[in-house]
Amino acid sequence: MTMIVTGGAGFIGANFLFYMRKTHPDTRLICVDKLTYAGNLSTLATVMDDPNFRFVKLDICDRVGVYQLFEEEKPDVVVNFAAESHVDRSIETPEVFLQTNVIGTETLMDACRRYGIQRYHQVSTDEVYGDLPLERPDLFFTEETPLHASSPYSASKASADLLVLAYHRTYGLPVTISRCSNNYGPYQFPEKLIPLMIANALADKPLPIYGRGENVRDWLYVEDHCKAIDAILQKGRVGQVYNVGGHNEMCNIDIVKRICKALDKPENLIVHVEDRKGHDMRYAIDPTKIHRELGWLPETKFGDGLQKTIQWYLDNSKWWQDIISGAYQDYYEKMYGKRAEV
Ligand code: NAD
Ligand code: TDX
Repeated sequence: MTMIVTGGAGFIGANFLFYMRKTHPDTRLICVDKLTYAGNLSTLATVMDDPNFRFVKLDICDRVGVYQLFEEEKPDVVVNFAAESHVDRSIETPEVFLQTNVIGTETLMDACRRYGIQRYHQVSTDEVYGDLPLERPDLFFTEETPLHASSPYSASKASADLLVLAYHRTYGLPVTISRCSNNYGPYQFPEKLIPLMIANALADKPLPIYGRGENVRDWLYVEDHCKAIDAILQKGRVGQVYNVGGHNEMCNIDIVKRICKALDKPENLIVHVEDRKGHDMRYAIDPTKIHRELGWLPETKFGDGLQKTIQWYLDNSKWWQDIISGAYQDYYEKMYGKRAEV
């Protein structure tokens, strides 16, 4: 079995490669990654010399390169993690999100049609459903919830999902889609809430909460997401969407306070800054379908997962300090320098 994993030098893709290496050692894994700012080859150091692993630096929008790779490797399965993934960046520069997240998905699926494939899996997000009101805790996203994206990022992911389902209906491509809630864990780029707050707290820098910090996300430990994708690849029905989440809703301010406590840092590092434009209030997944059909349930409790994550960032400071010492400084100044305190 040969599996192409795109975006494998990023956060979830890398964790998926490690999970697959451990649980399916006979699968040949081909990691395709453009190595954007979010891709980091050093993350893959432990698998790089594995004879059953190949890294290919390639843009998923590069049709000639993608077709050539399919000719060479004749993959059985493609799992597409490659994406521009940060909402704040999509608000600044939407174009690259449409390019990678929509055109890249189309290019990969065209290659799948041309060369044949057993499964194309699209890694999507709960953000395609838009948001839920804070005052209706009884509401959850199901697979039937209409797509109602808020940001250029989520609109690009929703567009890709529509295209994936259209390729199934029109060409009979054997596709599946997973729509997961917010992930956290090792190797997450420090632009996202949890690693950004850990890095800033360790440096005694301000912890910038957008608005009042009441926004709710449904957090899932990254390995639980990897297990869900593996279950969908093995037992999921083609043409189907599976929501992935663990009923673990937390508001941002509470998460940041927990990080302060775990690192023994004062809460007065927290500053409330100008809100994100179009900021989604609440995400909450109903995971009944994946539980009933595939028997998947999350295994890591939030307290344990957060502790493991914080410990990982403490033990691997070189990994993220190398990142934040480079171009990240310009990003930080651009994104946070102009956000007034509120
Ligand atoms: P990430 O930003 O950490 O990693 C993305 C990876 O894709 C990087 O290695 C980058 O170099 C690569 N990439 C970007 N453009 C590319 C291109 N044109 N060609 C090839 N490679 C390219 O993202 P992540 O957080 O690991 O997210 C992975 C996937 O999971 C994304 O599709 C995202 O939408 C989805 N998702 C993420 C979360 C989350 O909480 N992080 C939750 C649900 C779904
Ligand atoms: O500095 C910050 N301050 C802050 O208050 C940052 C970076 C974030 N936030 C808030 C915004 C969100 O309400 O924290 C929450 C989480 O923010 P992000 O980590 O940027 O994640 P989110 O916007 O929820 O999107 C994530 O989950 C769904 C991923 O980045 C997406 O790729 C995924 O699809």
